[in-house]
Amino acid sequence: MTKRSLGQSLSRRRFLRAIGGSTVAAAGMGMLPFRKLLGPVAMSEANAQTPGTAAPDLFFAGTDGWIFLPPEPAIVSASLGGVTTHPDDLAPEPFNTYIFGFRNVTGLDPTQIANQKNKAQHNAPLFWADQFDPANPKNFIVQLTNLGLAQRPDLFDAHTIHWHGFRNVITFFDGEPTGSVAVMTGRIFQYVYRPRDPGTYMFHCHVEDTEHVHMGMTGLVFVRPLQNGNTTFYSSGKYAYNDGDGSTGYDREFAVFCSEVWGDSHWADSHIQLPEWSDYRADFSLLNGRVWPDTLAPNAPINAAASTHSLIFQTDTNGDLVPLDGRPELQYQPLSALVTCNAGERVLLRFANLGFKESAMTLAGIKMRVIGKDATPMKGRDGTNTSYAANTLTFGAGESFDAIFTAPAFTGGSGSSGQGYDTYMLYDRAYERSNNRAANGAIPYGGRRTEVRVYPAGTLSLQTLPNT
Ligand SMILES: [Cu+2]
Repeated sequence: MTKRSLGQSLSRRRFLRAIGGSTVAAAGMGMLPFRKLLGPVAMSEANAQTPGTAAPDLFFAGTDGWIFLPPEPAIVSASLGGVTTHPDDLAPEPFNTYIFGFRNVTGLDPTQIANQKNKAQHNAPLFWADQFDPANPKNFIVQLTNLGLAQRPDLFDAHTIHWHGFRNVITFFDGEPTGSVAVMTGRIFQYVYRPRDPGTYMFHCHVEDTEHVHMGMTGLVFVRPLQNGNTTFYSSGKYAYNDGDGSTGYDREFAVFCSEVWGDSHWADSHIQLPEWSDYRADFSLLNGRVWPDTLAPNAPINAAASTHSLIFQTDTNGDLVPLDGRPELQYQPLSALVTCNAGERVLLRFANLGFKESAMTLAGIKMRVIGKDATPMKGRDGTNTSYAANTLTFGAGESFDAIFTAPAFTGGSGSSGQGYDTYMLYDRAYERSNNRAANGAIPYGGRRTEVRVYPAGTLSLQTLPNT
């Protein structure tokens, strides 16, 4: 069919209908099995807000940067001719791994924002939105700019935000660059969302996505249900879904985000080389951007007052992240993976995976109840409760799980050593992803592993922000 006859045979409406379904499917293909159907929007909502006229709820910047992963044992690449790819010899102290990533620059002035070039963090900043309320219609707007890549001035890669699994009415804000727009260096774009389906999602840059996803432009995002604030069903008034019965109510919530680092590809990007992607390995398997035992280290200092839609970390006068006390090498990995709770509390774990390998997250000694999968409550068409209990959740790239556990009674027993809390391991039981592929006993570091610490009832104060 010629271009001319295509244009003649497809009206705009028919064209949108024709591409609508296939574009969503394409965005879900490759590594991403998570998709939602497009649906109609009530016309009364159409003028809720004119895109581009409102202040953004969040302002993110895409750029490159450096993080820290265990330097030993060094990674020597056979396919790159025996070169040592980790630690990276071009890394500025105290870092050793090159990344692409995002930073939250909400509230920073233009000079401070420009200063964040080459200061990306991993994971990308965690953010959340309230479910769209037709009675109080308000769009959720995330603004994106692109600061360029300091280590690779030869590249002019664009960046996007692809909210994975999100039901966009049209593809314009999807972030898949051949079906929507991408943000070139120095440009600004506003993504306009109406989140209609509560649950746990992830987001990533979709430009050259095998590379940009793997280099670190990935993070977790969730949508809070309209039912929140209603204390009839559960006393905290916090829910994962509009359950109508409190079955998804919780006291504390924690993001548990899985990503990976393959040393060769990160070294290749900093050294203007090309990795052989068919040699892919997960040299490091991360939780919230860190590996064991750094997963247990606290969060970097948080600006709680500013954290209305995202966990916003404190910045200095230059706009740079304030490092965690005593751990300057974790400056760009600010998010802790430690889970803390009081005995008897209900804890929501929001699992998501944007590595390329399957993960098998196990909570040893406590049953979890799976109450959501891919931002969909575990409820059948006729209302049947399809939630189930599990110790291990197995999920691949682009998948998410919502699981709630009730913290067992505090015992102070074996293993607690009078430290004031009981410890339960939360780890990836795919062994090579819990030890960073090291030989048995050869490494002081593990990989994808953290702890759940259960304190006596009433010890910890109410949680106000996720992962705190
Ligand atoms: Cu990108």
